[in-house]
Amino acid sequence: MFNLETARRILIDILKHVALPENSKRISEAKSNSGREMIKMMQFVFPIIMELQMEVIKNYGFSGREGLVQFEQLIRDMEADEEIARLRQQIRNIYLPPMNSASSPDLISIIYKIMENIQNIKCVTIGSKAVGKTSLLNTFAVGPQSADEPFENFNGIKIKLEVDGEIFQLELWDTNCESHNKMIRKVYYNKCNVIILCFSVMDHESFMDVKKKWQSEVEYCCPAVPLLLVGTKSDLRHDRVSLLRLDRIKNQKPITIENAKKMSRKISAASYLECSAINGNMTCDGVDCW
Ligand SMILES: Nc1nc2c(ncn2[C@@H]2O[C@H](COP(=O)(O)OP(=O)(O)OP(=O)(O)O)[C@@H](O)[C@H]2O)c(=O)[nH]1
Ligand SMILES: [Mg+2]
Repeated sequence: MFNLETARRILIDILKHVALPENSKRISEAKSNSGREMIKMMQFVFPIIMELQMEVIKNYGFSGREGLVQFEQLIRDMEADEEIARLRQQIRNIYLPPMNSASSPDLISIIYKIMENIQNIKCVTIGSKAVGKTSLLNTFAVGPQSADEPFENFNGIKIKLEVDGEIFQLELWDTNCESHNKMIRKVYYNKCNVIILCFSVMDHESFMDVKKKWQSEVEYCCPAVPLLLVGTKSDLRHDRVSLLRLDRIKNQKPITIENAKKMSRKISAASYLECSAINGNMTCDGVDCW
């Protein structure tokens, strides 16, 4: 019977098969022939991955191309399962490495800089509800929010990025305030290399939570891990409707960059940045990064 457990096992088998020395050598050669250009990757690398997948799934009763199509369909329907989504993404990453350096150079460069020589950087996002954590990670993985297929879950999704010609891997872990209690977040913090602590520049409560809630948790769970403070939704600083609403309903103005930087120092963050998942802008608009 084809159930979740079987599906996970098959995907793991595929990853193991792909990682066999002879297969990974074939893939590396194909990648280097493609010069890492997307179209050539699809032309040279994708057929090898398909072939290797077929070799594995035939052991589970899916034969030939038809079997592959059927298998893909079944897996797609199971993607609500976080583990399936993660494994599937790992397979996709082999032939579709998201090289997203253009849309988010600054935050990425800073992560890369503070990580020095770590090639596989585990990055966890935290912050209060609806501040834009998932949207931010989507900006890394698939580009600004206009992307057709945003990820809903980031549990160990690996993306490849490039800074100054150096390629490195960012492993993205997202938390969700409602379903992720402290215990689950503790698991996510395990072995993480960098934490992105988000608040919305339009939401004072989320800003207060930085100190009140998140700093103490991070200090307790992973005191030695570098922290980046990120003000999200920076596009709304210039959005008249949002500014009016904030003023009329709460009698507030957006969090100033000055106050955000002060907070950043208070919590000993490595840097303060602002970003927008709407326009993909990760530059530190008026913000000095340190
Ligand atoms: N204008 C604007 N809206 C944003 C931005 N980022 C996120 N949003 C919106 O804010 C809402 C919440 O975004 P999410 O990315 O789901 O926030 P989250 O922090 O992951 O939320 P939880 O997982 O529920 O804690 C959505 O409606 C997004 O479209 C941004 O940069 N600019
Ligand atoms: Mg989320």
